[in-house]
Amino acid sequence: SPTSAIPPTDEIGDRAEAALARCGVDHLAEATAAGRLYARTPITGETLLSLAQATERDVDHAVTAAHDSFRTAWRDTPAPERGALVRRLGELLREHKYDLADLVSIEAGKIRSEAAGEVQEMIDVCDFALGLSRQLYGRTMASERPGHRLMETWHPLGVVGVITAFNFPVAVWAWNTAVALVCGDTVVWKPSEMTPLTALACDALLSRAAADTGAPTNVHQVLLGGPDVGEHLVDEPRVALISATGSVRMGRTVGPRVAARLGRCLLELGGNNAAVVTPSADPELAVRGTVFAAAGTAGQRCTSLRRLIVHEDVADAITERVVDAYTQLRVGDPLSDHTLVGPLIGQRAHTAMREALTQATADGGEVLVGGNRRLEDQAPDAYYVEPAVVRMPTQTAIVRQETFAPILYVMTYRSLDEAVELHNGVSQGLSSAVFTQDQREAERFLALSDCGIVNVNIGTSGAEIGGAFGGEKDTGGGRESGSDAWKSYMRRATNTVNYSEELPLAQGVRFV
Ligand code: UN1
Repeated sequence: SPTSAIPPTDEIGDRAEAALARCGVDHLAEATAAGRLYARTPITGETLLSLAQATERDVDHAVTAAHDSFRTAWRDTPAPERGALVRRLGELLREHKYDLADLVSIEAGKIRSEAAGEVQEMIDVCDFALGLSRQLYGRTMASERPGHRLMETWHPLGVVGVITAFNFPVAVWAWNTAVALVCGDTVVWKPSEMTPLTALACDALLSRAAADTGAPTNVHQVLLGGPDVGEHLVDEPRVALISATGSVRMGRTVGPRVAARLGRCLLELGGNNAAVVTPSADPELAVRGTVFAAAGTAGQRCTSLRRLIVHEDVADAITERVVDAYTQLRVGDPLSDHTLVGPLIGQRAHTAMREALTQATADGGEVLVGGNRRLEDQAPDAYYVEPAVVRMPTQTAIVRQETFAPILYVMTYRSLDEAVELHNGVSQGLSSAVFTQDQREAERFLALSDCGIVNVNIGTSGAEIGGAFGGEKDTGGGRESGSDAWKSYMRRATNTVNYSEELPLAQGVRFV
């Protein structure tokens, strides 16, 4: 496959600093030897600068500040006024779209178009949250008693701890933060330790939005650091909701810890997403949908397509076209407009990909295209790979595991029931797709896929913000972003109001 050349780290560092300065990050806290966090770029694999890492005391201070501003100001600010903050944030994001996109490319390795698309998700969710700020609707129910009103009202929850992953370093923060803020919550954010600069830029833009709209600046706090910082946040009793995005392994740690203090948790964990291609599928759509979902973002979306389940009558034709498209994917510098596949985030991701390919081959799989490392001579510390397609005889253990890299396993089926069985036969349940022009097949798949996201004639990745985003089973069950996902960020009160002069008891109970 073709490649694009890798720029020197100095040049990338200058570009990052310019973007940071434009976003309002002028002062980067000096790192002490003890608590150092390195900002790196996967484009060259080298260090850009070192930053100070949050301590346990910093976590305490951040939560105190967020909690105070929740109690003394934000929860009592009318929701439409809270919306003004998010509206201003949306304006600043429009203004700095390409600054943030640059930082996303530099720290997460996303190609320009996808990085800009991620910032667009932030802008979209700000618009959504602004509308929501006038629509935090509760229901009114028919009371069984005369002269009584039964209703529910929604109230701010408190401090929300947001933990995000490297692969969507800004959009997932915005989904949580824009919605939490209009819901009257304050936010403490622990971004991935791999994307600290991007996080500082978001925090600076939000601070500016707060200053411009007269909102308390303490409504948002950011804590840079590794898993230990996340753990302090997770254990902090004043954090009402932990919204965490990451691996299933991370979720298995976070979930029980939050549950132990009876806190609330919203988990967005791994996916192992599949598409079923039926004999009636439009081959053009199926192939294009597959290639973007499987090779896009170098396979590093939680919604990335990892399994292609193709009817045996069309398997050869579809696979051949996918393989052909893969040979043309340009791998390399994500800042170059011609690149389609940027780097993996780091060495561990590359090792995991190598090991998965070795295991798949040992299981009888055949690598049809890709899998090789590229550009090693130009950037020995960066990990560029050719996305791989592997034909598998069966759905072995390695296929059932999520490897966060561009590997697409292809399997065949005979009956739709068999396809659904294979599809649902993994522990994760995030996103799924069927390519078909047969309405019965489409409807049957919509009903039987056990995922939180089920698509027809589009791939598994690239969801719009208007829907609720999240998945079932090991994916954690949380829902974020659009639809009524806001309800997770508020507490519901059921209210009964008696406007009569009697005191009838419910269920016909009599007492004195
Ligand atoms: C993620 O990979 O963590 O649907 C989120 C998508 C994006 C969000 C992905 N809108 O692919």
